[in-house]
Amino acid sequence: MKIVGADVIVCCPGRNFVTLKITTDEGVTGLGDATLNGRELSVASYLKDHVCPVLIGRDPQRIEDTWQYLYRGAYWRRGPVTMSAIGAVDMALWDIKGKLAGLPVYQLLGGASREGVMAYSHATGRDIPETLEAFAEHREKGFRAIRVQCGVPGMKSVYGVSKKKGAAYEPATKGWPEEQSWSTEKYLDYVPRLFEAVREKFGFDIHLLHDAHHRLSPIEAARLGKSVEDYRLFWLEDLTPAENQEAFRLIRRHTVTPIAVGEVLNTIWDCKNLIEEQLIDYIRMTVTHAGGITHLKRVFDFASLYQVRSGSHGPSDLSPVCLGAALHLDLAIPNFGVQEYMGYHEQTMEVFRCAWRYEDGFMHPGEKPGLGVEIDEALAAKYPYEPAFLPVARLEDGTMWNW
Ligand code: EZ4
Ligand code: CO
Repeated sequence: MKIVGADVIVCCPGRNFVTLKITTDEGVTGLGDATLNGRELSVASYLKDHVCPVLIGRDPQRIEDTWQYLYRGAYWRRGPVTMSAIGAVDMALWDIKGKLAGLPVYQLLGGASREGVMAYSHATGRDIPETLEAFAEHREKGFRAIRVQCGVPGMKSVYGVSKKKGAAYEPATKGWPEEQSWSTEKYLDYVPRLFEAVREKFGFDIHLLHDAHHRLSPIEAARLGKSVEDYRLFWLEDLTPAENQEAFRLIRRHTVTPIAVGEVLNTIWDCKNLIEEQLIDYIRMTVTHAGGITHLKRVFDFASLYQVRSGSHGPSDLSPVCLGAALHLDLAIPNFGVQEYMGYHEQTMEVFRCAWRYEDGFMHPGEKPGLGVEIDEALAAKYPYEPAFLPVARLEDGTMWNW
């Protein structure tokens, strides 16, 4: 069997997505997600110009060999662009293998280790009362785990808070990158009150999560973790930028609040120390940005040796193909923790037809052979690419900061 086609589909049904479609000489096709939010066309080019041509003629069944061919063969290793491109190819090949076998991919990964996959959603509000309202709505929908983010008095914009009441949170803006401002002092003084209010109103019978989005220094992160221990969070996410893996030693020394990291990491080398030294509790890498099912499974298996569990990133900027792939892994691996599920625009769900489902707090990849996600290419063509950027953040004195 041979690969006879590798096509890149860029579309914007509500937001931009890059999808790779691989076609075999027997007519079987596979899909992979290659979306890198705010930098979409770089991966589209990497695929179109440098990967698709060398896929033609290869045996689609040789997934590991193709992974190694693209990783070692590029000479230039790692990085979000390379790993997203490899991730898309890998996903598409697993999709094809599943279709050839007549089995959903989770069966090829060893079968189900659980009945369903616990998902967490996002409750956001401009202030605490609005966030509590949103929290109640998400609980109504059955979520057993909910992330809370809310506006901070005196700050114009805060990460994770949607612009209008009840609207889904979408960080990317069309046109020029949005400039946001940040004050760690204001945030650190305020955010424990949000957790206190949630626990007071809803009790402890639901998992509570929060994302600091890379804004804190290690000692500030340690202070936050320590000061909210009584609210028993499921996790604090991305407290400090994880390029410096050793920084987490300091945080760990001061708090028992569980820590999640990894949505911007791409390979095992980005999190090897974090896992080996047990500096984190959840690893949040995704199928797309971490080199596909093949590499992410390797990371999760390594993490399982150290009691680190999965908590895959699942924002609306990774396509429904990536979420489908994540759910197959989530269902199969022994050390699953939780799966993020932000939901999608209506137009996105019309373009991508998904076998995966959400029901009463849990998700399932479905029983369709392969990944179980198809794309309506004619409809996708009606939503052409629209340039969009992620925001940037500055401190109140104008210093560039981490968004
Ligand atoms: O800001 O995916 O936990 N989720 C997140 C996301 C990220 C976006 C960036 O593209 O941090 O909302
Ligand atoms: Co995050």
